[in-house]
Amino acid sequence: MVIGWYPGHMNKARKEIIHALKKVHAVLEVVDARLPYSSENPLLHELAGNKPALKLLNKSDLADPELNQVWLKFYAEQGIPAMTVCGKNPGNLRQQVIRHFSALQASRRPPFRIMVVGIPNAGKSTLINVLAGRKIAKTGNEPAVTKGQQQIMLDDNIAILDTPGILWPKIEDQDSAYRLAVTGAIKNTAIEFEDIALFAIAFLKNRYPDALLTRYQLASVDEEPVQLLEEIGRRRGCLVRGGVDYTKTGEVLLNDLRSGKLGLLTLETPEDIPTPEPPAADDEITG
Ligand SMILES: Nc1nc2c(ncn2[C@@H]2O[C@H](COP(=O)(O)OP(=O)(O)O)[C@@H](O)[C@H]2O)c(=O)[nH]1
Ligand SMILES: [Mg+2]
Repeated sequence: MVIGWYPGHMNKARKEIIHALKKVHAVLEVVDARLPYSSENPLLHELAGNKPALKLLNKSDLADPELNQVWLKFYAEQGIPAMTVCGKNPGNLRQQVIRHFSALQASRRPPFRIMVVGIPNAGKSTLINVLAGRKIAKTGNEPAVTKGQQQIMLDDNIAILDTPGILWPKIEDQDSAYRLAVTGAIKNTAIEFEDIALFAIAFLKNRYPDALLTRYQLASVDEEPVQLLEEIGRRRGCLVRGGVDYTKTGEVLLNDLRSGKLGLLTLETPEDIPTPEPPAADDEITG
């Protein structure tokens, strides 16, 4: 799979974020509620040090409502402030954010500056616009470098920066990379549709079989993912001379999934978080 993030990009992003973080008092971390673990940046906590952070599980309108609660409970148990939000239908998000940070900023000289951070496509620009109450950040594609950053006052004391901090996605873990690709957070080429769709089918077959059965009117999900993909292609009329067009079928399935046509789904639960490997014996030898 082509990931689109190389060490050079990550280094640049890391330098920019370290620089930007110096100017703020707190971070608003945007992750995707459908994959809160895989859409968080592996190094944010290290980079942000002990600055207060609030985690926003965005796109909760596309996520499994039961698993939204599971994730919130998981973060609460760890003492990580988090809430589920929807950039498209934000309700009183602005007030909630003000209330959260008001409690923290009381002893400081205002303004208390917050920066929105997260991986591409998490919804950073959308949420900045919601918080600012007007369209100041371009959504859909990423702005280039952080230039001439402005701050917008949310109330008398609290400000957000108009430009988000862009973090690189968690791609060193294959499962995370695939889940990110399923949601479209990692850009993929047409060639990869089949590969990513097969991953998605294997997942759906296991966790949301009814979504597949209903949407594509399959008789069962007992077959292997590749056979299910073929069946979906046939049902959807994604054909080429000689059989099913797997690339096209994969694209159809991924578009259905990304736009919510397969229902509300979450791609991972806290139980999917890999346990850190114990350090290898070699690592302990120094000098
Ligand atoms: N369904 C849904 N889509 C959202 C939500 N927030 C953002 N989006 C969409 O996700 C895409 C990426 O949003 P954007 O704000 O540009 O993400 P950024 O790359 O993090 O700045 C856009 O197409 C948004 O319309 C949300 O809460 N729900
Ligand atoms: Mg953006």
